[in-house]
Amino acid sequence: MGRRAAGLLPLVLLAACQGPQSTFAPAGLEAERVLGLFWVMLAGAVAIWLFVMAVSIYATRANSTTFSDKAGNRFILWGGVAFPVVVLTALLVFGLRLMPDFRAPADGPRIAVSGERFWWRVHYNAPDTPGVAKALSGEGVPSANEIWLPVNRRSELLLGSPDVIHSFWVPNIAGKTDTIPGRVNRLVVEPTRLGTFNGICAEFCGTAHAQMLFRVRVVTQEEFDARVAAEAAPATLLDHPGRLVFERSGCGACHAVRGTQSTGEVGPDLTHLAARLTLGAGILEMNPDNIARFVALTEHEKPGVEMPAFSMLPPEDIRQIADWLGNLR
Ligand code: HEC
Ligand SMILES: [Cu+2]
Repeated sequence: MGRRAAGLLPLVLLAACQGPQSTFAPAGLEAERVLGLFWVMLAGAVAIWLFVMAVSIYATRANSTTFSDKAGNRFILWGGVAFPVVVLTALLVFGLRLMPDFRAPADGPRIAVSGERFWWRVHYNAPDTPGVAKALSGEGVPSANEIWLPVNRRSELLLGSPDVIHSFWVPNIAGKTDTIPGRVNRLVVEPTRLGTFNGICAEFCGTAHAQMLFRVRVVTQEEFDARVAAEAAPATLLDHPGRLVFERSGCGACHAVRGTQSTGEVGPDLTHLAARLTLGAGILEMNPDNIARFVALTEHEKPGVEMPAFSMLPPEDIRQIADWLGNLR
């Protein structure tokens, strides 16, 4: 690799910072502030490092009689004690002053998000009751693996988990927050830019941890209200042949399709599956072909998944299920 190509490397790396999963392209108040703090700390660290290096180089070259012991000691006291105390105190104050904004009360929707193995259970219009049982009781409008948020509103996310610890992270919007069994963590987010952003599980939680993704769609308030109303409605296409195959195959033991007899709660709510951008917690693009693939080759597509593969079903059955689910918007 030539030197010129090597010179391009930083540009390539920087370009990678602009995407939908980057703390360097903030789309939320908290992410903006944290990025500001990062630049301040980076600039300060670089300046101090350069200064220390310059002093060390100077010290190795200087004649040992240039300074008296007393001057040396004084320099150590100022540079080694007073200077760090001042700098760290200033940083502390700067950092603490960023926090009240993050802690300000929400004025937008309240959404409960539960980290499951290995997907995200979502409830819009979650009740405002403190305590795990209530907050993540499953009340509200169910959805999964995708969270819609109104732009410029402070939405409150209630984060929990039934069994293991996960960490909820949408790098463009806010810092990580753990989902901890037995408690509810509140995260208030204020998206500042329309768009679709990636969320990930940032705490190892089991085999499929790295495939536990989700999408955050920041939209206008009207679009948000329309989406929640649509999510609240029962499923359509009830006389589709795929529905019968779905029910006959036992999918309803784990999945709910509201408006039908399928009321399972083990897996994601599928009432409006096709309205999501991705399938299987962010691992496949949403379309009937991929639904068929996921149902038949579940473990192959997502090693460690908690859904059994249904490869024993005739391909025609799977196709019909996929055609039904793939049209439930
Ligand atoms: C034993 C419980 C169980 C059964 C039975 C089951 N599933 Fe699942 N299913 C799950 C779980 C758990 C997930 C979440 C997997 C993940 O993403 O980690 C899932 C995920 C899915 C998804 C992706 C949902 C999303 O939000 O992306 C589809 C589609 C799906 N299942 C369809 C089916 C169909 C069709 C059947 C019947 C042929 C079926 N499932 C039977 C538990 C089950
Ligand atoms: Cu996880």
